[in-house]
Amino acid sequence: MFEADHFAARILKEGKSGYAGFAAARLLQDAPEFHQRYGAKALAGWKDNLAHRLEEISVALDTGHSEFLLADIKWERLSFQARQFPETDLAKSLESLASVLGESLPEKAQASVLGLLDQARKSFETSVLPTNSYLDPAKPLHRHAMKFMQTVLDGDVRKAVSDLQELMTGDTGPIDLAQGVIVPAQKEIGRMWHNAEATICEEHLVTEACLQALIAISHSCKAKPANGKTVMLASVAGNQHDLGIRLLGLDFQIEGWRAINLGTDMPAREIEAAALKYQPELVILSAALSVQLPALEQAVQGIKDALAEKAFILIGGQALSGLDREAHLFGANATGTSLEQARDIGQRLLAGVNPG
Ligand code: B12
Repeated sequence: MFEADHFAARILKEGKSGYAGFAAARLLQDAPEFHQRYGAKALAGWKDNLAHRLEEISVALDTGHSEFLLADIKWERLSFQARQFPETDLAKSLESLASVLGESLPEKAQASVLGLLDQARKSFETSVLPTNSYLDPAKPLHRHAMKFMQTVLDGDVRKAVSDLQELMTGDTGPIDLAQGVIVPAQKEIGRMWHNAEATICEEHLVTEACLQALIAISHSCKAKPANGKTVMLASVAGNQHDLGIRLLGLDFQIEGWRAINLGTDMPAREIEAAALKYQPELVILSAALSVQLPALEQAVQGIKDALAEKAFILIGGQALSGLDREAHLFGANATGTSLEQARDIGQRLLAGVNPG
C-alpha cells in the first residue's frame, strides 16, 4: 500500500484517451516492427490497451494499491507469451507511456504516476509462468468437471447438464456441486483460453454451459421455507462476470431468502431504483476488475441515498482481494471475497445480530 494521490488519479482518468493516443503513436514511431506484428489495427489496438492501463493506474492512485495493476500486467504478459507476441512489447508500451506522461503531466502529479510506471516496468525483471490446470484428476468432483467440459465440447450440453444433476444426492448438495464441479470447470476453461489452449468459441461454449448448469440445479434443488428476508445482488457497471453472484444468490435462496439478482453491468442508478422497489435487508455488490471500483463506490452511494441505513451493504468479488480487510471501504458495511463470508453475514442478519 502507498499514499493515494487523488489529484493524479483524476487527471489520468479524464485525460486517458489523449495520453493513450500520444503514447501509442510514439510507440509505433519508435518500434515500426509493431505495424507488421499487430497489423492494420496496431495504432487503435495499442491506444485501447494504454487507455485501459491508464484507468488501472488511476484506480491504483485513488486506492493506494498497486497490486491490481501489477496482477493485470502479469495476466497480459501470460496472454502475450501464449500467443507468441514478445512480452517486451508490453514493456515498451509502458516506456512510451512514461515518456509522454513525463512531458505532459502537471509537475504535482508526476512523482506518483511515474513511480507506479517504474514499478510496473521493473515487474518485467521477474519471469512469469503459465498457471497450471485447476483440475486435479485425483479429486472425484474434478473428474466430473473434466467430463462435463468434454461433453459440452463434444456438443451435447443437455447431457452434460443432466449428468451433473444426477450427481445431486444427499451427500452432494447443489452448492457442493457448484463449487466442486461448475466453478472449477469455469476457471479451467478461462485458464485454457488465457493460455491459448482453448479457442474463444470453446471458452464461450463452456462458460454458457456452466451458467445453464447452475440455473438447472437452482431450479431442481430444495430450499428452506421463506424467511421473509430479501437479498439483492448485482455485478456493478462494467462487470461482465455473473457466476459469482448467481452462486451467492442460490446459497441465499436455499436458506429461504428471496434473492433478487440484477445480473451483470448494472449502472448505479438502476441498482438504486431496484433497492427502492425491493427494499432488501442485504445488498451484495460484485466487482471483478480494479477498473470497476469507482462504479462499486457509486453503487454503494446510490443504495445509501435510496435506503439510508436500512440495508446492509456487502461488497466483494475478485477486485476486492487484498482490500477485504478494509471493512468499510467506499462506505459499505462489510467487504468480503468468498461465499462463506456472505453466508455468515446472512446468518447473522437472520439471527438479528448486526454483522457490521
Ligand atoms: C468466465 C470468466 C469471464 C467471462 C464471464 C462470463 C460470465 N457470464 O460470468 C468473460 C469471458 C465475459 C470474461 C471477461 C473478462 N475477464 Co474474466 N474471467 C472469467 C473466469 C475464467 C471465471 C470467472 C468465474 O466465473 N469464476 C467463478 C466464480 C464463482 O468466481 P467469482 O466470480 O470470483 O465469485 C466468487 C468470489 O469472488 C465471491 N464473490 C463474487 N462476488 C462477490 C461479492 C461479495 C459481496 C462477496 C462477499 C463475494 C463475492 O463469491 C464467488 C463464489 O466463490 C475468471 C478466472 C477465475 N479464476 O476466476 C476470469 C477473470 C475474472 N477475468 C479476468 C479478466 C482480465 C477478464 C477480461 C478483462 C478479459 C478480456 N481481456 O476480455 C474481461 C473483462 C470483462 C468485464 N468487463 O468484466 C481476470 C480478472 C483479473 C483481475 N482481477 O484484474 C480473471 C481473474 C482471469 C485471470 N486469471 O486473470 N471473463
